[in-house]
Amino acid sequence: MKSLKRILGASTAAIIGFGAAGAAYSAESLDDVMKRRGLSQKDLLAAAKTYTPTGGRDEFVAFSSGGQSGQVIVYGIPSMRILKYVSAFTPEPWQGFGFDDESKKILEEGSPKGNVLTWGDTHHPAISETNGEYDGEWLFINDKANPRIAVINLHDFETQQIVANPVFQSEHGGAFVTPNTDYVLEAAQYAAPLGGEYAPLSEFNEKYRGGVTYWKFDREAGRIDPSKSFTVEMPPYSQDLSDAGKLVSDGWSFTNSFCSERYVGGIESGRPPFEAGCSANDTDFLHIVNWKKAAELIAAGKGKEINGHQVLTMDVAVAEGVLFLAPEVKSPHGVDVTPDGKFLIVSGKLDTQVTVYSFEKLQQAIKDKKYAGEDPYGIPILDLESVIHKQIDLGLGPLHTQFDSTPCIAYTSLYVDSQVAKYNYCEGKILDKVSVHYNIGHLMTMEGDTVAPKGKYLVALNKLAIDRFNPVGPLHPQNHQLIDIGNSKMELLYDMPIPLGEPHYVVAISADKLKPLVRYKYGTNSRTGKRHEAAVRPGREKIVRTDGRVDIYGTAIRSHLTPEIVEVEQGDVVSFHFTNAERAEDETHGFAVDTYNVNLSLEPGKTASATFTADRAGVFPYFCTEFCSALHLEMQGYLIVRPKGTKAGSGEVSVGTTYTKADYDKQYKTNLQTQQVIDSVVAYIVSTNFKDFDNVVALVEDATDQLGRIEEVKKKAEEAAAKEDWNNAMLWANQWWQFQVKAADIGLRAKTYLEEHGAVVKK
Ligand code: K7E
Ligand code: CUA
Repeated sequence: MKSLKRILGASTAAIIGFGAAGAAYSAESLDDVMKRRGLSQKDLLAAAKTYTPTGGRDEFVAFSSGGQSGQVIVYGIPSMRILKYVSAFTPEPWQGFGFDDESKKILEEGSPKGNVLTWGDTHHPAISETNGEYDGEWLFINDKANPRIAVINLHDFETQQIVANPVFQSEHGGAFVTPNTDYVLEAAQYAAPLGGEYAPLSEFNEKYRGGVTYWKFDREAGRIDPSKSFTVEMPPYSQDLSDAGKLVSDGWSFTNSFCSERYVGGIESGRPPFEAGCSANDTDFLHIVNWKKAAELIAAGKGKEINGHQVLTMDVAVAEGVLFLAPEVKSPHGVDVTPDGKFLIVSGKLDTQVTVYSFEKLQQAIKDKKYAGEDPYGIPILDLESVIHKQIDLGLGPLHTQFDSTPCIAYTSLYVDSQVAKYNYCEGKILDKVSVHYNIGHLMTMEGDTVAPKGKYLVALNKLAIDRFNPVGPLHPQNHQLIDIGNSKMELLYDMPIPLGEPHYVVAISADKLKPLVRYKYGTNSRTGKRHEAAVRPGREKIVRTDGRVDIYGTAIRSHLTPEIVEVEQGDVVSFHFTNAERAEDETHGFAVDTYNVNLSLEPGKTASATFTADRAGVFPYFCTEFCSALHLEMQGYLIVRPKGTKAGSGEVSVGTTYTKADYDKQYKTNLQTQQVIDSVVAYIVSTNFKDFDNVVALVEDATDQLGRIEEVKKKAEEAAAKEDWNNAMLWANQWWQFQVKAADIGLRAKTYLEEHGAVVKK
């Protein structure tokens, strides 16, 4: 009894009714704390707007690109607490991503042929939309470094697909979705021959090309369908950010470009550098694409196949009225369509102005063939004056724009000025500016790129942190600053260091739109969402040996891995397939094999595999890597790799401590007492409306499962005792107790949950 209390801690006492209510009294008043920490009233107000008490939830969930980490960073707003890193393009051992066979396959399939990439530079996340509003189902993110798009399932926050662009060598303008997520846009960046062929730079104008890929998303399958995707070929201007039209402009898309000078650099041969040649002209080009028509043309067989991918060439696109250009001010960056779809705002980073284009005027100019000329590839250039609504002088280095819940109100980041400008784009009036720290890139308002922005908060994604945080060496974190936009004046609330790559863009969704899973259906391959063919139930674990290959079908449940001893011959291909048989929320196990670079993450219900060649003979402990229970460290096993050509071992193991009848009797008595504690927990739980709480039902199932195993081991203990085999009698009695301890632990968690979630005791 005493030892059970030790293991379960004070809460056992609470269960059986001896709990003493503890209260902590703070000796300091609010004024004292303000004085001690040098806080102002304004600071307190900001704190009150962001502070989230223990157990509290955020109103919005943000998905930030993780830059060079190749990941996605998930955080809450307004608390700015980081909730998760989701691996997209980079192996990450905690999640087993890039370590289990299932995710290795995703990385392989999502790499260019013959070269498995293990990093990416994520820039622009995009949440799937229905009728132009976030629906919380899927997240897409691009890899700017190696032109790719990842598809993340927002039910479990796992990457389930990566597609490598079949024609580009570089990209930037992805991922942006069309209003019903029919397509995910990915625009090229640095021009190269489409399909990756060789061509010398002397043939740049003729052979190098840019473009925009329209990846077809099959919502039913939850996958991009490369066979139904296509690219619209574009001139070798460096295409940049893009956006899809919405409402009135649905069916069209817009893509900026820089270096329309088509300059190819050459410092080493005495030519001026890229930066000079790529910013020499006063204007670049906005690419305007009728993607709906382009899709029809592809369906009608008007495409050209490159690398097994359909490309709509510029000739066809121009002849069919699919592709147009409009001048834009020097070195533009962001292009953002307003929530009503009527305008698009383009910022020129080497300028002070944002240009507001009118979609209606663009359409009129196209209809009237009001062209200022055509570019060297025959693409009509619309007359700038006739397509703009307004140009607004905002400040230095405007980059990106987001929208407020109030119509006509926009926010644009000013990189050089390190400010956010709030203005009315309908009237061309600046309303407010706030300084940020420092050099802001993107900014983001809640659901601010949809047809229905939610206002309230804005996040400034600052490139430099400089002096804002405790110094951590020359490489600084980035600084995401939370700004209150709920009132007419913007108010800076909070600095959050981001210590994982350089995020570019972030999107935030109302938290109530997300419906993540608590556990997987038993035996799910999380990387496909389907049943795993190697899943087994407890009691059905097995080791299958076929020529040079050993497959282990195992389970993980508190606190043992089954099987525990696996012997193979050096050179065998070993494949561990583990299923986590838990149902309780957050009861994840890990599985690592020492020095074989193996780590799996096994969330409740998940099945994952690790395959490797046991090329080194020796003894390799394997074990659980998540502190899952009091006996987590005991969740262990041995992989024995015997030297090549040696005979299989006899299976005999040596005996450790030996036990007496007294040990057995003592354990037996403890078990009977422990059962009383369990009975009291069970009595409490069943006295409540616990069935109204899914999580408690799952906990009760797990506890029942643990208790259900007792009968068998109790019988074994008693049989051994009858034979006066005190060693086995004591060990089986102890296993019986282990099942009790786990059941009690789970039961206590259920009890706490019920108490904290307002369960009622039935009379
Ligand atoms: Cu401006 Cu890649 Cu959107 Cu960086 S991008 S900031
Ligand atoms: Cu399972 Cu630790």
